[in-house]
Amino acid sequence: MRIRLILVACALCGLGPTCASATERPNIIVILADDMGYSDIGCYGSEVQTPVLDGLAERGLRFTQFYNTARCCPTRASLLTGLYPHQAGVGHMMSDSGFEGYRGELNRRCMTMAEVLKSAGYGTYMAGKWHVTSDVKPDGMKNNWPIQRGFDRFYGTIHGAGSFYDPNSLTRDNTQLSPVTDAEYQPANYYYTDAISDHAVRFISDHNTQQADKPFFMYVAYTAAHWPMHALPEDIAKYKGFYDEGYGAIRRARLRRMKELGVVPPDIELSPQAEDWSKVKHLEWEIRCMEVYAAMIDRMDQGIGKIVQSLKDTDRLDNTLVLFMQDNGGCAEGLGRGAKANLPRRPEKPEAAMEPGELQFDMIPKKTRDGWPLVQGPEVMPGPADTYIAYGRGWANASNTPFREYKHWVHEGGVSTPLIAHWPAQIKRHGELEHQPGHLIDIMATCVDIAAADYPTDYEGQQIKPLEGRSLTPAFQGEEIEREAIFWEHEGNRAIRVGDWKLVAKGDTGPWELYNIRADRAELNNLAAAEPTRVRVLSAQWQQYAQRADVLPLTPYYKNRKKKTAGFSKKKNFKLIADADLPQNKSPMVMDKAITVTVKLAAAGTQGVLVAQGGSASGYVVYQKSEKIWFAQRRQGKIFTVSGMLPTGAKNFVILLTKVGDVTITSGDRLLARGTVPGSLQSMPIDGLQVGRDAAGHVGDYGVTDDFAYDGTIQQVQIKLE
Ligand SMILES: [Ca+2]
Repeated sequence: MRIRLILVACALCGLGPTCASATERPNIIVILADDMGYSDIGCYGSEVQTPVLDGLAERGLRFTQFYNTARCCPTRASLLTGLYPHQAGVGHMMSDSGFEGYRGELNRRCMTMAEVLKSAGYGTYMAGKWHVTSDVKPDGMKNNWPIQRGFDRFYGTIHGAGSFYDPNSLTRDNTQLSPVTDAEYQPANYYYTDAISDHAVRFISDHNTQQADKPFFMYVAYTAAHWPMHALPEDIAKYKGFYDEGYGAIRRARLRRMKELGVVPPDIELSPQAEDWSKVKHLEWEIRCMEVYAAMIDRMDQGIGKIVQSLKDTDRLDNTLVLFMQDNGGCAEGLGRGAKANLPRRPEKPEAAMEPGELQFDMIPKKTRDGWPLVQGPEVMPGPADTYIAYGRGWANASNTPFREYKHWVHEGGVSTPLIAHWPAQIKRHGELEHQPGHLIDIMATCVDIAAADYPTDYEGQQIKPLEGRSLTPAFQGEEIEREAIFWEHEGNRAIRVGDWKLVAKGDTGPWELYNIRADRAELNNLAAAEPTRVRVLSAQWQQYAQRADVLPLTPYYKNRKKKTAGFSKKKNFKLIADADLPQNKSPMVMDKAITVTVKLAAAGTQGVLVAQGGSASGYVVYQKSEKIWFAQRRQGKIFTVSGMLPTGAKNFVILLTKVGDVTITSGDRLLARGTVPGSLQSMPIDGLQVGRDAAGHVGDYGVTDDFAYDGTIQQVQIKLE
């Protein structure tokens, strides 16, 4: 390890004999902002005041063509794993469509940066938004929570969006909490952006007192400036008057600054304006939306300032790689903006306050902690805790100056992000711009490189997919990164970039558009008709990628929607007696669900079915045979099993199946078996459920033709769905 470490470090500083920090691996801080456009921070052309980020840029390197995936969940999956999002299981959001690329959960065929760096001896910390699991409940499955995916400590939200004053699924390590009764963090006024910054600072300071000899990796995932427009009055006040002239004035001013800074080519054109300022109906409200948006970014920058200060205080700033980027472009979603507000007008008096220790489960809270119902719509000035409003398409268009499209789309407005890389010990290109394209997949590769970590081929018995990204370290030194292509897919929106050329399409049936990005990064001059051969070659290359990287079938989550609305039982918890026999519509709706089966025996037998749901096409069964306990799952006729030896006389078993197919069988404290099946069931079994036998078509292969009735006495079978 040490030899490789020195080689890596020396490669960074040009193999010179005076390589000073060859033996000291850097700390790494990855800062991710949420739903912000390419031109939203000062050093990329914004009027929003971000002196801290601008300072990092001045003493570091800015990438002008860095890319994300166009959406929250896939970006986080890709950033965390160094793979394209579908390969990590998160091609869309947090719903499970049954296909490898669309499970809505990080799978176990990828590693997170925290898992990799922890095994290389790093302390690993995270503050902020997780959003790569659908398991957000306080007492549910946690196998894909930060602590279970390699982080030593975590403070933040498991879910994606929420109130900044009362975030839902707020969690420290593995415990969800109320900001009101959280004994470890009691600021004068709770505001999530500050809470993230304060915990990041706390992690640095604790690391420094507890294990100063180790390097650390920290992932700081802010939710600024994602909707709702929530910001503190003193920050909003700073932007009074900034936005009174409207979208066009801001877009033109930004483009002028961007050209001066060099973050876009001097001859780039401005994409068409999305909304007409002269037609805005609620002018003050529209102005206020952008003032709040700016204030949210401002507050995040102040927080990053606290993190930088704590690096200075612990004498770590020089040898820490700080990376700043954004998860997708400005967001045109119209949440809470309708003239007919979804929520009622502000009442005269509040309702009953929430209980202090009450957990917040709602992305849009029903009321504030002190009892004010939430209000939306153009009558309501955004900012305070009882509002929930997005800043809208006109401003998103300004955020993405000068590019086309928004979050969700893979045109430049959806996928372009700043990347600031600050590392005084190794990056000497202070204030310079790097124009080579890069993508989130490169961050893991960079971390593995500079931490001299091993990225394994297999881990805990699972094969791990090889990294897709390239280390950015050559670019840190002004050298070339070798790369063939960068690919995108989100909601059927597709793109590939090879060199200066980008082929891009909207939706799963939209025609390919071809652009020369060097000449036309605003994607205004479609060359597809003029260059059919290039279109053919690039689209074939994209198709090949889609095939190998779990992108296909395209948009399975749309096609599954109908299937999921069928009228099955909505019960989540079934307590069943020995001879229970349920028809399909009364049986547990196990499709796309994690299940926990708890069996209690009155008298232990030797063989037979404990509980079976389904038949010879689809279903699952728990049974005893040959001194073993078995879990079997049937999928399109194929059987998958996990089994373990049964302790004599055992009367209690718990069988757990996660959505991604991890199975454990325990009896009391004893682990009897662990294994995997492909995942949760993809269809609701047609046959019903029986306790103590498997009627009609068999789920498992028991070697008998009858119902394989259990020869002991069952007291109860409980089935819980998540
Ligand atoms: Ca986002």
